[in-house]
Amino acid sequence: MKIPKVSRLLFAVFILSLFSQASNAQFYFNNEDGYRLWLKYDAIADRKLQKAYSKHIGSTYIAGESDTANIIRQELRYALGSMLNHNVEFSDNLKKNQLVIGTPDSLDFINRDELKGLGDEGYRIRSQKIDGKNVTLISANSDVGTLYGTYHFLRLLQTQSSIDDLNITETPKIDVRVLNHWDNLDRHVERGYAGESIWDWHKLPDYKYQRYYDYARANASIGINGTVLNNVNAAPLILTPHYLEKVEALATIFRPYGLKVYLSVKFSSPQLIGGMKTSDPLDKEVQQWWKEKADEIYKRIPDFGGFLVKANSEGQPGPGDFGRTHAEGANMLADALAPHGGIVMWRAFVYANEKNEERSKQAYSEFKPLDGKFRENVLVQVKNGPIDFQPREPFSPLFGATPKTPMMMEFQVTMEYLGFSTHLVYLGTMYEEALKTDTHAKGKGSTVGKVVDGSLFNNSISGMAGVANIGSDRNWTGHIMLQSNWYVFGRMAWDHELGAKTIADEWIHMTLSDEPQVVDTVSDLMMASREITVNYMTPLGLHHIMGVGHHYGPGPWVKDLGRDDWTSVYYHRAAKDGIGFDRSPSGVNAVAQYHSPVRDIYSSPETIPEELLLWFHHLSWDYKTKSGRTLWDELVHRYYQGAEDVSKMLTSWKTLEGTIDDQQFNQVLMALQIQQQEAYRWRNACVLYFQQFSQRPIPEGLQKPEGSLEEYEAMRFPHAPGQGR
Ligand code: GCV
Repeated sequence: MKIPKVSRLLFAVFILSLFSQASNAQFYFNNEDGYRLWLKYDAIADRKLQKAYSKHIGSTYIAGESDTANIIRQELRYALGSMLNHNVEFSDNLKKNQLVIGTPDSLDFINRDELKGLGDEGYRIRSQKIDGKNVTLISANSDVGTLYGTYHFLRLLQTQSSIDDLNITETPKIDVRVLNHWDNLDRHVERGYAGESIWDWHKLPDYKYQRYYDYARANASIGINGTVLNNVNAAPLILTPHYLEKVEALATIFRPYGLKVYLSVKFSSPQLIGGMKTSDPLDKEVQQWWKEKADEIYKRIPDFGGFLVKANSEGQPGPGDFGRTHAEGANMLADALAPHGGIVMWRAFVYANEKNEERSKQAYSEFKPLDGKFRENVLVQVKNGPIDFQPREPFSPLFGATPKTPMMMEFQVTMEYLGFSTHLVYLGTMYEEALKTDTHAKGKGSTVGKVVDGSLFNNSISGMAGVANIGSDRNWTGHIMLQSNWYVFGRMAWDHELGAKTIADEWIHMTLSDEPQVVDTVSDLMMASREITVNYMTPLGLHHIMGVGHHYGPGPWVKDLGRDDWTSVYYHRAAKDGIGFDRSPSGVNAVAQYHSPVRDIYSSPETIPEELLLWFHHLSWDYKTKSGRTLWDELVHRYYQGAEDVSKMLTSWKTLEGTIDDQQFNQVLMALQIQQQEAYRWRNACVLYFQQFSQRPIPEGLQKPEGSLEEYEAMRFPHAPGQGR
């Protein structure tokens, strides 16, 4: 049927009127939804610069026919075409003004000797003359090295850096740079705040989402070389053929990007899926079961990375169930993996009620005596602090305590204790703080970073893990700004000496804008954000005072749970006489686990950095802090400062309207508004709660907190995301 012209016109007017009536609706056409992450490759606005780059990259010559070489071709076609605004010629011979990429195997003019020391992942980027032609050469010992070099080169363009006279040599400081997905097989993500798991196990192995490729690409672009696909609270089913086939499909997608697949395994798998009577690591049949399981996995996935294990922790089974040590458990798995080159990442996040030892001390007590008892292919994976990813913790004393055992860093990228995915908290400053802290294990300069990268004790392997904040949300991380935490984790795992600020600026250029005003405003926000959050959540070394179960929002009143060290009152110890946990020599003496002089500095409230004061000391409300205020006044001031600073963040973000993409602007704006409410809730709830004990007034000049303590205590968050199941 032919619709008359006038009817079509009326219909169009009707549709348009719908749009104009919907005054409160938002329509974004062709806006940035965050999917492209930091790999947007928008056209370079500065025409002069664009021209200068084009001059250097008249054409490209990418040697080799491997899958990785083809990925490089695709990436360059897309990236250069878009940034430089023209189709880039792909040639198969050397020309002047060319970007040349290859390995000694694919290009005979690349001298193998010149790449010595670069290993399998390092690369060189040099402006040089070959056969009288000026070229930019990206060379490496392996295809994956050239891929990393390509992303580095593209980053130079994305950040509008000079590509004249390049002479860059890069090798990763850390060997194993992995994401840990706490993803269950039913797609629920434990402590995940960005939708469901990106792994659609049901549709695998046949249905391969584009997102899997884009995930691998994003990781390769920042040097992440491994991914643990499933939750450390592991389902034994992952080791059955049904699931291994699916794991194999993902491994095949990831391989050309240099991304190895690892699995979390349940220690009792021999019993749960193997029909065995025991999972005792010293039992020969159990050992054989794991050997056969490893063989089965490697048959499917020849470059399989290895196992991650949470054992005898929070109800998970482990060698302790059979009277064996963590080393005996880890070594059994290590022996099964060793013939194939696999590794075991054995977590040190263990604490048990029966031990009757203060929780922050338990991991050290358990693992320090085992130093030297682990196989060479075992790394012990330690959370950055001794409790559990709190907004601020001192470094775990295990860093620097075990010269013969590589200690692998575990950072949390997802924000379990930092406001989920509505609080803007850039974690670069937190990672930097942890990695730069001096353990003094071998005298001054023995930083945590040097323990982790293996250089302090000359370990043969090193690693860093990040608990991923990635989910099925279109923008991957729930909040666009939190993509920066995935980014900074990767960049610091590659080179932990890169500063948080350098990385933040890089990310802003690549993701949001090149405008100096935008870069400066956002960079300032990001750099201040973690300290601001510490102030409105847990200032002065307070910790573990969040809502029970979901861990969202304040809960300093939490008590009477299954075990004391799950409650808040255990950690803050607020009472009439003061506040804080005495972990000094007069208390539980956790400071003794640190090397001198750290131990001595932490032992006294006068010398400890004030940020950690109440972590290690119980002090009277009238204790004089560095500002000259009493402890009570200082505590309240910090809570107020933190909340007020979130309002300032919001004001500052608003100045960006119109300078960045509307959709990105609005998403962050909405999240900041939630963060503001939450910051004031933290402030009010905590100040009112602690005031019951301090019995002191709100310091002069500060308004009384709104609401009553009862109201705050009564707040509930049913179905808050991310809880353990
Ligand atoms: C995966 C904390 C979290 C748990 C997590 C555990 C761990 O306790 O709340 O969800 O479990 O750490 O790191 O194993």
